[in-house]
Amino acid sequence: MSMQEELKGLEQQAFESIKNATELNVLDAIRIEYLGKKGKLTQVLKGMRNLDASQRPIVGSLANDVRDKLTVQLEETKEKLEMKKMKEKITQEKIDITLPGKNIPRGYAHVITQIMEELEDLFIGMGYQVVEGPEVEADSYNFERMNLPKDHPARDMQDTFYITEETLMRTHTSPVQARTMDTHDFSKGPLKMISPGKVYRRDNDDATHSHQFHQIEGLVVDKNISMSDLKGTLEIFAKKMFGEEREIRLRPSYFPFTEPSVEVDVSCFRCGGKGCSVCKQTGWIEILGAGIVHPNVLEMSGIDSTEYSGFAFGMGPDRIAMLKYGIDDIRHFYQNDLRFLEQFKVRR
Ligand code: 2U9
Repeated sequence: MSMQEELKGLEQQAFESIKNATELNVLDAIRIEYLGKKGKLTQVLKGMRNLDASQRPIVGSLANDVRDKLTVQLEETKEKLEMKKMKEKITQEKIDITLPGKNIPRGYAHVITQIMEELEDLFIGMGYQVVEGPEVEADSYNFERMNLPKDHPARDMQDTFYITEETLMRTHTSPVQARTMDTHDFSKGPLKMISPGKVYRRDNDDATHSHQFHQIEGLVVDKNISMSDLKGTLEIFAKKMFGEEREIRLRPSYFPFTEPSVEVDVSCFRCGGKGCSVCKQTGWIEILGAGIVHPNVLEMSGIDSTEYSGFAFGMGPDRIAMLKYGIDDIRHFYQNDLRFLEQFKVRR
């Protein structure tokens, strides 16, 4: 039998098999049987080396022809079979679109995060920028720049987690404000900022102390900032946060970074000031510390304290959440007990 006849026979045979194939895997087996590396067509082509040189191009071109035709046939049949399979699948599958969907549980923000965001929104509404900064801080920014000299008791090893002599876990978010003051361009307007975040102290944890808690500090620096700006701002804050009927009261206090310094009470949101268990019968709840920024603190950021002044305040979102929800132990916030946390689940 000549090679041409052999090729024609092979083509005939392959066409027949392809026609009869009803499954995709059978079709693939046919492809390998004829066109694969060790397939029938390759075997026939190996015989070409015994042909006359004049015959080779003729047989070669015929072999290419057969391969092309088989390839086309295989492709078309494959598409047909795939389509058939898909149609079968579609007729078999019955989807009941009235069945209830799968319930994918959605996360929710931690109660402290919720309080922090509420406080942030409130100050953003008054034109403040929100600035975050590092929790691992330089000793100089955490203490020196806050007017806390080397021998100040707040720097005691008892109170601070030191990483090296010069590096520590920040004990307040004030260093973020110092960093922002360093670079603020006063020709573009006053500095109005809050810095929310985690802070760390070497405390023994109990119902009201945690070695890690939260702070939001605020800072305004401009020309002619006075105690009345501070009082007005914190009054608006207290009313927005705790109710329009709230009043505030300032009591003298001491912080190294402010002078004068005050403690700020809000009239009790539970009893309205008459006296109850929340305010310990005083009618007032201590919410914030605040004061006029110490001139040394401004000068250390290169701000002329004869021209500029500022006010600052600090509050603890943990304490605010405890007051708001009547939570009696700060440790609940940090134990990841869902029975506690799920009580503060809100859709966002
Ligand atoms: C700069 C200058 C001054 C921030 C202030 C307080 C008063 C304060 C406490 C409240 C409860 C900390 O979270 S708490 O434990 N904070 O009483 N913080 S004035 O004063 C600053 C901050 C930055 C540059």
